[in-house]
Amino acid sequence: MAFWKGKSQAPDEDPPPTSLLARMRTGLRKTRDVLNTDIRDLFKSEGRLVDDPFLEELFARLIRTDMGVGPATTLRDQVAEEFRGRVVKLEEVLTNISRQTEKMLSGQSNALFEAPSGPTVILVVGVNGSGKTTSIAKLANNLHRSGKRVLLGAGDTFRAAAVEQLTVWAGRIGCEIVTGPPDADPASVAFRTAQRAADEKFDVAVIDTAGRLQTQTHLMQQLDKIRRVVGKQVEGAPHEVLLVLDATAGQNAISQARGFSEVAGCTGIILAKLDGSAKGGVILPIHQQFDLPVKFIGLGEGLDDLAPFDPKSFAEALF
Ligand SMILES: Nc1nc2c(ncn2[C@@H]2O[C@H](COP(=O)(O)OP(=O)(O)OP(=O)(O)O)[C@@H](O)[C@H]2O)c(=O)[nH]1
Ligand SMILES: [Mg+2]
Repeated sequence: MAFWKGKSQAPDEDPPPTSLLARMRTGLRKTRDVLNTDIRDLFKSEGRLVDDPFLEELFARLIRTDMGVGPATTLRDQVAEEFRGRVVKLEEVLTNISRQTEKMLSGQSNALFEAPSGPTVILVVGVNGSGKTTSIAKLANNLHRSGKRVLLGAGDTFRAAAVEQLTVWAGRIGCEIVTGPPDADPASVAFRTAQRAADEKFDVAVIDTAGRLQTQTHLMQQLDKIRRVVGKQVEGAPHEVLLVLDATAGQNAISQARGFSEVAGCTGIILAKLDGSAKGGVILPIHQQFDLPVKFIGLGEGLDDLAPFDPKSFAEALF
């Protein structure tokens, strides 16, 4: 599925290809296993009476996916409202929870902002090792394949191997990249990336940044500087500041989201490594607590392992 409408792309109303749903199911297997195995344990083949002890157990099991108290309470209350006092089958409860999850995750647009004229500049930020560089490669690959001219900016000049890592990805994707010498000012690399994207009429520039903690004031100021310099080159840039969160961090991802979204002016979230996490439920509090749409989810280490976030397929893949 292309993330932007390209000339070659199928219309929006086309259902996502089954391969994407299949990949999502595979990617969410760990979380689904915890949820389903746990909830399945509550049932016998003839069904189970929905009473207070059942609802309490259900709540405890939902919490284990790191969805947090709020969403688990909503899901439990919904099950209580529909089934209390009845003997029900596992499938009925799972369907109810899945629908409710979809509802809770709806209401935000996952569309990538596209600059009306000139290149769209996307800045990618997050803590160390959250999956920034890999997510950039996946995003660039998708945009490139949908016919966009993509320029990468190796703005992580802090770690020697980082430039090389992104250069290798650029080679595999077949897109261009702007790099700087080791220890160069990341803002100068970002500046040159935006400049070249504008001069050479690229459709999109995606700029990598070094991992940082939201508490490292000087590094957060450096992000500010990057934002300012690209804004001077391209009107309205950066058009997207995507925060990459590591889904295996569970509830910790929430505090990262809080810190970054306040300081870095984030416009959306990429939730990476969902495939390696049994804590995929964390997407619920992330969705509810921040005014930041989850735009993409990472489902593996390969170039095809990034999916636009879609509440319906996500909820379906989860149960
Ligand atoms: N399973 C899985 N692994 C991922 C995913 N995204 C990234 N990774 C892996 O996570 C590790 C870190 O990814 P990077 O993309 O280098 O993370 P980063 O945020 O750029 O790291 P720094 O630049 O060091 O801050 C790598 O081994 C990636 O292959 C994902 O969606 N699923
Ligand atoms: Mg990196």
